Amino acid sequence: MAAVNPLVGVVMGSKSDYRWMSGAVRTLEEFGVAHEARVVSAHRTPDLLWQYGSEARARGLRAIIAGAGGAAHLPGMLAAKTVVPVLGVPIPATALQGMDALLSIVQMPKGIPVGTLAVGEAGAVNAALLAIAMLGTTNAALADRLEQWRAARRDAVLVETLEEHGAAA
Ligand code: RP5
Repeated sequence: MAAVNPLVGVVMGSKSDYRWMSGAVRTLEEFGVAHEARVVSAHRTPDLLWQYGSEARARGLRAIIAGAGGAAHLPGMLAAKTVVPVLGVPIPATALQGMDALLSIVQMPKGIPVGTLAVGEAGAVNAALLAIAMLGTTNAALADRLEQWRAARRDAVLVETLEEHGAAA
């Protein structure tokens, strides 16, 4: 459910992007970070994009995670309209499997940065983790939760044996 006062905005160019972007939403939910998830398209709803970017800071957003496929203008255009940090997630939506979106999002001209993450779900989850780390710089409880989350993953690797995966001892 969308938070009344979201700290992180998760936006995507199409409902079809949610297949990958849901990883960002799930991660923010896991950490209890107030967020919203919306479809904002650079080419189909340009006025909404403009409004979202214009109002982001005043609405209290501290980070925007923007996923888009193809020409993928959404993250860069949002970054052009707000100083709220924009984290871009290239979506593998076309025949080019996300290479198009990756190159488009990562190649922002000097002056208007977009923090570009990996293509697809890994990028969406990492964008959320990065937003959480950013919020954690002023929220010690959240930073603690992030450290615990990482420690749980470390411990899982340390107890895992290769035999469980069928490897010879
Ligand atoms: C982009 O076009 C969207 O971000 C999506 O990745 C892609 C395809 O959109 P749909 O045609 O599925 O709506 O704008």
